[in-house]
Amino acid sequence: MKSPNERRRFVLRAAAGFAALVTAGCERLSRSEWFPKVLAVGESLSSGAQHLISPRKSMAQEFSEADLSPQFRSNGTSMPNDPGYQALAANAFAGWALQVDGLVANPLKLTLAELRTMPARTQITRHDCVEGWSAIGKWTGVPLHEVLALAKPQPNARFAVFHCADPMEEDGSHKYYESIDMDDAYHPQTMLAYDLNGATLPVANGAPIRLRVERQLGYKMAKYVMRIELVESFAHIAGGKGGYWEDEGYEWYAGI
Ligand SMILES: Nc1nc2c(c(=O)[nH]1)N[C@H]1C(S)=C(S)[C@@H](COP(=O)(O)O)O[C@H]1N2
Ligand SMILES: [Mo]
Repeated sequence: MKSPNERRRFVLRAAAGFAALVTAGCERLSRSEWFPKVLAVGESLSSGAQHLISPRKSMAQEFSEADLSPQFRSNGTSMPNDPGYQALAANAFAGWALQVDGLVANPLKLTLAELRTMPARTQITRHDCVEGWSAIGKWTGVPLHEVLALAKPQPNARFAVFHCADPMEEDGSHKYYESIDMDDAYHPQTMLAYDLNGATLPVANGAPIRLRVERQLGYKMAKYVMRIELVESFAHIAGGKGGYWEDEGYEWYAGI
């Protein structure tokens, strides 16, 4: 019998090619003659192709309150199957702290209260999941560049890795993780969100904080972030591909 995760993997793989066509294709098709050739491969944009089309500093589209989806659904994990996480959640994350380490001059531990006193940003954006749904939500959080300014990445830091609380296998192994490069890490819309639609981020959507990296697909938006590790390569982490789904064959750069 297939486990729920195996079934999800199958559905996700089947959906990925089509969703990449829809999400990447419709908006960009007219911009370049050669683009359909890229699409024909059935993959989302590689980071190189994305850079040719939209400059690295470009902003993802932002929307108005009137555009908000009636509700922002939960996908993937909705309650991490981890006793440590559940104990923190039961206490409104009072004992939680975000760890920032790896290739940084100044390793950090930031409580939720500390993150909430840092400069904040609010943005209304559209989330696109490869499983074939989208939702518009209002996110408030601390821009990741503010956290990096405190941690001071070393010159050889090339990626930020987000280690999550939720195990993806029933035996508690294979925790979800994701990664982005430093361009996306310093992008003005990249944030650690603690509020959704003006209220505390629900557990189902990644409490206490989840990543928003607005120019990429939903699976990049790590929920239940416990630790941010600055690295030069992914070789020492899990399957070495930079993310839980990437280790299963997904594109690392999921440009939309
Ligand atoms: N830790 C963690 N992050 C995750 C996931 C997950 O299962 N665990 N699912 C991903 C996927 S595929 C999507 S589409 C979004 C869903 O976010 P939502 O639950 O707020 O809708 O979170 C992403 N981040
Ligand atoms: Mo997704």
